[in-house]
Amino acid sequence: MNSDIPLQLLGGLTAREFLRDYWQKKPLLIRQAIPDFESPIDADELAGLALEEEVESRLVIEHGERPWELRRGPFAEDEFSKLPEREWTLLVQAVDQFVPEVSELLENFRFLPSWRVDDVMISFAAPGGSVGPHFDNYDVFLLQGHGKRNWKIGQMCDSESPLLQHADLRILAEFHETEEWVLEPGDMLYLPPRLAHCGVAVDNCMTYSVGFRAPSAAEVLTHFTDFLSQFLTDEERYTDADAKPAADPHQIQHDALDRLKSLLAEHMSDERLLLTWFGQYMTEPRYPELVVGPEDVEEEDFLAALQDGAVLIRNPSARLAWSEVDDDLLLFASGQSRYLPGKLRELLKLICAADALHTDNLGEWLNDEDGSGLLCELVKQGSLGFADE
Ligand SMILES: [Mn+2]
Repeated sequence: MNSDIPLQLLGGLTAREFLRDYWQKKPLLIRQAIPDFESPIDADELAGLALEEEVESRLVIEHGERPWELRRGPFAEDEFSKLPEREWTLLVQAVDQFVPEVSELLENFRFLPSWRVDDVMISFAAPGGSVGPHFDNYDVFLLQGHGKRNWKIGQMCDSESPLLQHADLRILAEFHETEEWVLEPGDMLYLPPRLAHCGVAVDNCMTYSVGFRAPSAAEVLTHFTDFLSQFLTDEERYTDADAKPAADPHQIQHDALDRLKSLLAEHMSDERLLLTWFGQYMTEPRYPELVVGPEDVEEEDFLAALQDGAVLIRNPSARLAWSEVDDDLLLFASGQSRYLPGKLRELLKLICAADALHTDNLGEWLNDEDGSGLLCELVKQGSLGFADE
């Protein structure tokens, strides 16, 4: 996409300008980011999702059994009828995986890598409802879907910032307000990581949070080294051939550190493995149990179905990305990776981007053994599946 076209979604900024001046740096309020936005789901439908076993949901009740009572879903229907008139919030995670129209909203954010997107969380709040002043370690776009919400932003925080005593919620003990706005449907607020914020419902309101994922340094190091260690043999060890006689046998000399550093550097600089791990990690599904393919698909039957007009769609819980290294391509699909020949580049791009795959857009790829084999593998793995109709 062209990064130099002013975008309504970014209040007339181009993607390049937004990334340069705001992304990960400072907040941005965008009035009518999506003009006349109408929420594709209403409060009852959102509550309906919160009844489902596979949906992750929470209720925050400001004056419940204790201050800021947190309840976790799935909920029973009568729980909603017993809620107070005011000051509670229902939060439903990853609605994009369950409601296609919500997933379509993400198309607006294609100026950012799709593998950085985590999910679209939707919250419904009764008047006065809020989850308290807090900060997140992730970037977020807060799109007002229905009703009005008052947003205040405050200081930059970190893990030292004082919190209220609470078993489950991270509510800031101090909030130093810097700005305040009332958002109406279609308005959007971008917040960089660690900026204190507090949103309070003015009336019954619904807010969409487009959240992003970024591994912590600790996660990168633990998970990458775990991944790496599968490829290392027990024989490969710290070695000290040609060591000098020890002046004091109890002292760890710095030449030992140098040997360790070169052992680490040799493995840490393996770009193929680093890329493979990263692609797998960033495409890990939020709910892996929802990415399950059919046990057996015969490639012949699979191709016949497509020729017969069947349509392949991405599993809404699957995550796809691709990359290249030397002359090879890498496809990452829901936490797995595979090396593929360079000739499949356009097919990989199509698989990652297209809403649906069928004979019209697949064309000659169905006559390519590697291409059709790949599609069939993705069906077996559960990242792609046949549409119902
Ligand atoms: Mn937040």
